[in-house]
Amino acid sequence: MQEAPKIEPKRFRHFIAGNFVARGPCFDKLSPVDGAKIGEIHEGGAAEVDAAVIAAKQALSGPWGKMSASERALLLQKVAAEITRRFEDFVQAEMADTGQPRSMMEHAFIPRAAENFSMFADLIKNVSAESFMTPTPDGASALNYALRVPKGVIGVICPWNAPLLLMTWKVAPALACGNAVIVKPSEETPGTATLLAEVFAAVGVPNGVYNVVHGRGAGSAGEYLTKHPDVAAITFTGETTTGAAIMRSAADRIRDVSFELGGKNAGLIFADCDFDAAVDGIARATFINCGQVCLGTERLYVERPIFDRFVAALAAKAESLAVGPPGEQATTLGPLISGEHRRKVLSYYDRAVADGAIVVTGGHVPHVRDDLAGGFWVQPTIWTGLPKDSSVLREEIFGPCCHIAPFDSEEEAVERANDTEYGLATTIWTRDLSRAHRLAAKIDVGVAWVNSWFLRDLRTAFGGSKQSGIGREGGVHSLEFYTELRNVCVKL
Ligand code: NAD
Ligand code: 6OD
Repeated sequence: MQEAPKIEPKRFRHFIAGNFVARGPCFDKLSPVDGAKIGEIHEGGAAEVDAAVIAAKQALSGPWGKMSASERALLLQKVAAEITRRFEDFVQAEMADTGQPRSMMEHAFIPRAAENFSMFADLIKNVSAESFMTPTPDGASALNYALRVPKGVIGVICPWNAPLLLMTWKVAPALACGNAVIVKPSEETPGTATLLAEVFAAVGVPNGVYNVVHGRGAGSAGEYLTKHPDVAAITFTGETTTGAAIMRSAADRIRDVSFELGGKNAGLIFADCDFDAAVDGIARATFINCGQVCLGTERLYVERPIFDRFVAALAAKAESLAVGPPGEQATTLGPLISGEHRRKVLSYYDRAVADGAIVVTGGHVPHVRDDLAGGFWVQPTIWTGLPKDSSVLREEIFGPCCHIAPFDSEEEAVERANDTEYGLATTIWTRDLSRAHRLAAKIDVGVAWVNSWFLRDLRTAFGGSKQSGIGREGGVHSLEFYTELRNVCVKL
């Protein structure tokens, strides 16, 4: 039997003003794969956030603040190239922190992170702003033109499920626009934010432009960042309840927030779909990253004539997934991120049974080989038969599981999809494109996929409606958040 390779414990330090700083007590980082300690993380507090804010302000009033957009773009292209050069280091760091299979890192999370820098570097060089010639009461005219100016110091608070991708998705546009950032990575995933600091230093981005303060949320680095008076705006990806707490903190000083929050996304499968493509697409949407994807599908509605066949086919997919360590080629399902998260997911597995679900497959902790026994594994799980008001159908679980219910009409499908407090994403499978367009317009979400899932051009708007977020980021939409538009009016 092959043993999961042991990882040398690392110590994760803050990165402030271009220096790695070992300050604050340490807490342990455990491997999701076997529960072993793989790192110690320095916990930042008010003092570390203060120091990072001072560094960021110095960068803004120093060389960084004086650079043109083209000069910043050149540096960001170098960041993209350096991430690509150190690709394997990033893959290893992300696999160690999350325990997820290598394929996801290799084909999506790491290349897309590099692409975030190159895309926003390209974009910022071509940004224009509005201008208007206005008649004045005395018969002359006035020229109005807009200037886009950076907001200043941006607080970036990140989750653990796709750490580098979701962080760079915010850091790249913030820096392209000329801001300086303080990143607070998730306490579960300190690795790639720390590696990125090495990249920034290596390519010569001025000190203080990119700072990292490690720690937790409430009463720790996260909360101090949201309360600091000199942080101009906060961009956050994470749970809806955390978003609400951050909004309360930000309210005191009327700070701008951009929120990408939770989801309880519905998939709609019509009888005329390409059946095999739909099963493959939904298997990815439900089980990839062990279900820890905000855009994932936890509620499925399948047109009645193909309901039984679809349930059986998805169950077969679930049962074919192979749990294992991220580096092994056979692995197709990783663990959950932590023991705490596993307790949460298993509590929904129990609740589903208590609420009368039929467990089609899964529902338990799987048997794993001895060297993985301390890891945070759960079985991929499918239910049918839950009542509409079950909390399993109402709350985000963030695990490899879904409930499948039949529907009989397009109207019913829309009603069921919209019957949620969340509004992040949907995935619709049908060969009738007129129907697909009709449904995409009626389902209250930020992202609607047709015959696809997780296919996203980085230039498109991304975000959620209802309790899934505030604002849109992506392409030019990010520029709206990371800059202030100042109108200049000149009497001619
Ligand atoms: P979380 O909300 O628990 O934590 C996210 C970050 O916020 C962490 O860095 C944490 O330390 C910090 N934090 C926690 N409390 C805080 C506080 N009071 N003040 C400041 N910071 C605080 O989320 P998570 O468990 O890390 O991530 C999973 C969640 O993220 C899921 O709900 C998922 O849907 C959501 N998510 C959303 C998107 C999206 O684009 N909409 C993308 C990925 C993940
Ligand atoms: O890659 C993206 O565009 C994106 N927004 C990914 C989100 C992943 C959430 O878990």
